[in-house]
Amino acid sequence: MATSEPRGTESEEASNDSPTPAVASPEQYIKHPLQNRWALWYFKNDKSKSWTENLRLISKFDTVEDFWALYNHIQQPSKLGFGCDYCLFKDGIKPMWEDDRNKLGGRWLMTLSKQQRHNDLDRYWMETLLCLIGESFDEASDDVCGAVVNVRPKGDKIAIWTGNCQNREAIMTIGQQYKERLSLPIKMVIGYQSHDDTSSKSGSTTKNMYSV
Ligand code: MGP
Repeated sequence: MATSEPRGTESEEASNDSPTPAVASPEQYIKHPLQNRWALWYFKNDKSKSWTENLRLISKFDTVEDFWALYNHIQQPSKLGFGCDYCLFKDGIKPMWEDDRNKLGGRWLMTLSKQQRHNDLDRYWMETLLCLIGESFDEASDDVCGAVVNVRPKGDKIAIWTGNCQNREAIMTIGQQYKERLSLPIKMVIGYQSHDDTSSKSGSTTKNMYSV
């Protein structure tokens, strides 16, 4: 009968000690894809070489797991020597002003005090990386090209590079949300400068096109 208790053999099968077939759920083996593939670059200041020669690609990744594997494998910015940089850029964009996708762009620049190397540099950089790979700026994330951290004796710098310095709306969205993500005090102002102005500057400061 259809409603009868399971037959003895079936219940014996159910309580059988033989191991459950090893069928893993996709969550256990499929890595979590990122919206973009990213490339991490390292710059080491060797005075005998040109700026471009000092720039080296470390690795590319396009999953959350591969990002953390790389992040956990490399030195934090605060442990790098003076003159070194890390750059994280979307695959296909070189971390230089000359790249077609950077040349009309600019950067939100955060200049840190010497004390902040100890207190803030590494966590600001990690948060910057997470903003990028997590596409945290809504539609404005499409304007993001990458981010750079410069370790310098005079004070470290972290910047988010975007592709077109005329895209005011996207740039302002990125600047405001970035400031919030880093929990920067309202009174701390960060500026956006075009690469054109930065690369042709004569003095030590570049004028801000935007600020938040
Ligand atoms: P930097 O490393 O961005 O800043 O630029 P740093 O060392 O703090 O120097 P400062 O001038 O901002 O005080 C240092 C130098 O590296 C620049 O003056 C350029 O000569 C060279 N450089 C930096 N970038 C980002 C580029 C680039 O994209 N392309 C080329 N060709 N040179 C660059």
